[in-house]
This record gives sequence, structure tokens and C-alpha cells, in this order.
Amino acid sequence: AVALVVPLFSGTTAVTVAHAVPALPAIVPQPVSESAVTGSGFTLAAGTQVDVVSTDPAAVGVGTYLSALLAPATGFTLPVVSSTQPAGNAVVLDPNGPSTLGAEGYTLTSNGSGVTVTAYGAEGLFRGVQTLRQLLPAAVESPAVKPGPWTVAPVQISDSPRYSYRSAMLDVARRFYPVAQVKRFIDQAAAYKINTLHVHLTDDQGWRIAIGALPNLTTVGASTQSGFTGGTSWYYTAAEYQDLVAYASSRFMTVVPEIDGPGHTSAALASVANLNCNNQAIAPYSGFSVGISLYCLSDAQHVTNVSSFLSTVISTVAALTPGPYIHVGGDETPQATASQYASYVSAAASATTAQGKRVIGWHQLGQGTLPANSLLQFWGDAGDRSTVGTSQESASIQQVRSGVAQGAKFIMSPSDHAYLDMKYDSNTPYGLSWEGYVPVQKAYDWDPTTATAKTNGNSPVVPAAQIAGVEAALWADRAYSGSNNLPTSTSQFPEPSVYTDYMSFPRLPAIAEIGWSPQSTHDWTAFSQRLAAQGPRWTAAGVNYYAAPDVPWP
Ligand code: TNX
Repeated sequence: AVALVVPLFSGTTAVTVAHAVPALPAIVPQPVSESAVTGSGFTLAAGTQVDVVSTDPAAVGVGTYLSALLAPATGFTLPVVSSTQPAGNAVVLDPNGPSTLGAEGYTLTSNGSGVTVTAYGAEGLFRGVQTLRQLLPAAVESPAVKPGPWTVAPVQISDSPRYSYRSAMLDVARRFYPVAQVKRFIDQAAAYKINTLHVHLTDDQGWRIAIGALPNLTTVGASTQSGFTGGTSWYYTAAEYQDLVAYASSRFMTVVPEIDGPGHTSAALASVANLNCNNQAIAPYSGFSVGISLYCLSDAQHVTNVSSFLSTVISTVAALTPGPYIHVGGDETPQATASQYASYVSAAASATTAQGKRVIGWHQLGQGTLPANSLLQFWGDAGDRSTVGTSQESASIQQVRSGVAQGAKFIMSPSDHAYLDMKYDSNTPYGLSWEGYVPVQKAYDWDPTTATAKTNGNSPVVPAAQIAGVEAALWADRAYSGSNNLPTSTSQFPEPSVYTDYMSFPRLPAIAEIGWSPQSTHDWTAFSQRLAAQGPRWTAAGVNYYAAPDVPWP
């Protein structure tokens, strides 16, 4: 840290200090350590080089990404060069830092003679570049040229994440998101150092990924959304999905595809007859209910049918997915007996491990036998609801306990804090409120290590060592309106970004900070001020955020 001594008084006369101690730049998520540096900072010019101290294509790619990121607002096309001995007066990206930084850690030094981001490889450089963005004026996020000057605030940062799994989920099943809209969300999430995109690809209201061997899944299963029927292309072709995966990877984000089951399966049951006990396909579903469907698992023949279906689907999806995980769902199956549920877990787990992938499931999956290295996603209530202590809550605790005992790691997405589809307050035009309202402070004020505590008499069910990270989940049951009053035709669809922006900003950055920043920095007042400084960035970028009343916007 650089000590700053600023005389506030000259003789006996109070003077206005022209160059006061700079407030630390407002960065979200809060870095591990951040200290002020004296001086005026480094101002980018048209010829400023982005100097990557490596020829590794991934590291050079981060340089190219940074140059492209800065181009629209600055009007500069900063040249990206690779040198072994950077000359200063540049933005230096050095991937040759010590291994102690880990895959995602970085240091960032910015002063009058330049900016240096040092990491142990390209991924850490990318995370550091997201911090660098926030050291520039808000207008840098503008898609059109702005006047500048483009001065990087002087600061010294050393940073690395609390958790390695920091995810955001899109429910493309209830509301179909065109590829461009998913990419937009990827960019928004990456800015807050989210490193995983969970895509909820299947549900009652739609099946969104082409499976070549089962064409009905898209001709029939993709024709509906929540509230709408008649679609012909509400799904991703294999090439579109691969394009999404590649785009996410360019933002150092892993895609986790979810094929939900054995419930939430009306789209599959409408497409593939032998998944139904009477071997008759059901009608496609476009309503708003949950807990309404189940694969037939009540006799050996149908268990075989379901297993074979899952093998086909999961092998197809796994082949398109470089990431290590397949999410097999497992939530909300009120009609399943214990043995039917166990058959599902077994079939889904074998189909997944057969592809060399790791299983993720909603925490209900803990009831079944999990393969080694599985992850469970806790979506229960972290706290203060009237169902605490009821049979529903204790069933949840048993499922979580069973997962813990099997060695599963947990992704924490407690619905009363991390569900971005919950309304902020009674005026929120979209979303649901079954878990109560989730104002920004509530999205921020929780800790993963105690998220299962209040469901268990204040003692956490998941040991800290078994927590892999966090997820912000943006369900889309009510992506058009909070009621069933929908536009009357699909031509009146607002872009998904209208909903996504409003529900995610400012709460997604709150969950991102829970995942990244040390618990010792957790402080609502400080966070709300740093969050407020993001508002002008979202305005510049055209993000339709909610100017929540609990945040002191500038
Ligand atoms: C519960 S959470 C669901 C989803 C809904 C969501 C709406 C979970 C695993 N299942 O099917 O979309 O509530 O808030």
C-alpha cells in the first residue's frame, strides 16, 4: 500500500484540496486487496499498445478481446503486440506470473506509466481485464464513440476468487432466447467474473436442443413456450449450440447443459410416445404450472425406454459440450415413488458417466445413488420462511444430507437470495414471489457456508469444504409479465434482454460478489456504494437495469 499524506490545512486557513486522496475505485466483485496509488493514472491514446508477454494464442486472445472491448467507445483500435520485454506506456498482459495466483488470480498495477495485469495463464488475465474495465470511466461501456479522456484509475490490486464455481442460469425452456441474446448475457455475466453458464435446456414448456436421432423433440417439443404455442424454431441446432459454447469459452465460461427429469418433462412426453406409460404422446404444454409431469418409470420396459432415451440425448449433448458437466435436473417430482426416482438417477447418472462427464443435479438428486465427483445444487430456502421445520423442509434436508454423505460438492443457489426470477418488490412487473420478494440487499446478504443453516435449526447441513460455489438462477416462468397476461402474439415479444437485464441488474453482481470476494470484505453499505457506481456503466451499455431504491445511485 502506498501511504498518502494530504495536507488538509495550510497554516490556519482551510483550503480545498485540489488532489484529494483518491477514493479507491469502486470494483464489483470486491478484490481481495486494493490500495491507492498516487498520481493521475494512465491515459490511453490511439497508439497505446496492448502488449501480451507471450505468444500463447489464449493469452494473445485476451489482448485482442481487450482491444475490441475498448474500441467502440474510445474509437481507438489499440494494437495488440507480443513482446518478451514490454516497454512501458502500454497495457501489459503478462501470463507468466507465479502459479500461486491460481488459474483465475491476477495482480493489476496501474500508474502514470502504464498498466500491468499479471496472471498465471490466460484465464487470470481475462478476470483481471474485467477489473481493468471498471478502472476506466463509465462511458467506456458505450457502443458509440465518446470523448474520453480514457484514464485508468491508479491502483494496486491483488485478487483471486473465493470459489471456483460461479454460475448464472438462463431458463431458455420457458422463454426461448435467440443465440444473440444468450451471448449478450454471457458478456454481462463475464464482466462480473461469472465463469459458468447453466443453460436450462428442457422443461415442460419446451425442448431447446436438436437431437438428430429424435427429430420430434424439436418439431413438437420446441413448438411451445410459457404462454405461447406455434413455434417452429424455438431451439438451438447443434451448430448454434456449439457457437454458444465457443462464445462462452472465449469469455472463459464453461457451459453446463441441463436436461431436466424425471419431472419437468412434458415437452419430451409430447415428442416421444414410449416415455409415457400408455405409450401415447401427450399434448404439448404451454401453461405455467410446475410438478405436472413424470417420465414413466413404473415398469421395467419403461425404465428401459427412459434409459435409452437418456443415453441418446445425453451422448448427443455431451459430444457438443467440452465442459466436464451434464446437469440432469431432478427437481419437483411429487408423483414419483422412491424407487421410480432412484431408477431415474441411475439411468441419468450412467448416461452421463458413460460420456466421461460429471453429474450435476438439483439437491433432490441426493436421494439417489450418485457417481463420484457429483455436484448438487441447493435451491432450498436459506432462511426465514414459514415452511422451516415442516415436512417439506425436512425432506430437503434429508436429500442434502444424503448428498453430503456421498461426498457431493454443492452449488449454492438458495431461492430466497439467489433466484433472480423473484420480484424485487410488489411493483416488479415480471417474475414470481413464491419465495417472497428479493430486494438487492437480500440478494447480497447471505453466506454460502451458512445457507443451509436455518433449514436445520441454525446449524449448516453442508460442510464448508463441500461447497463448490454459487449460482444466480434466472427462471423464466413469467418473463413477460408477473401474471398470465401475455402479449397476444409472438410478434409482440419483447426481447428477452428486457426481462434479463431488469431481473439480473443489480442482483447478478451481488451473487457474483458472494462467489468471488472473501467473506471478510462482505459489507452491505460498502457493496451498495460500489454497486451504485455500476449504474452509469449499465446506462452507457444500454442495460435495462432496475434502479432499486436500496442502492445509492449517483
Ligand atoms: C422452481 S427451483 C423450479 C423451477 C421454477 C422456479 C420458479 C427448481 C429447481 N424448480 O421449475 O421455474 O421454481 O421460481
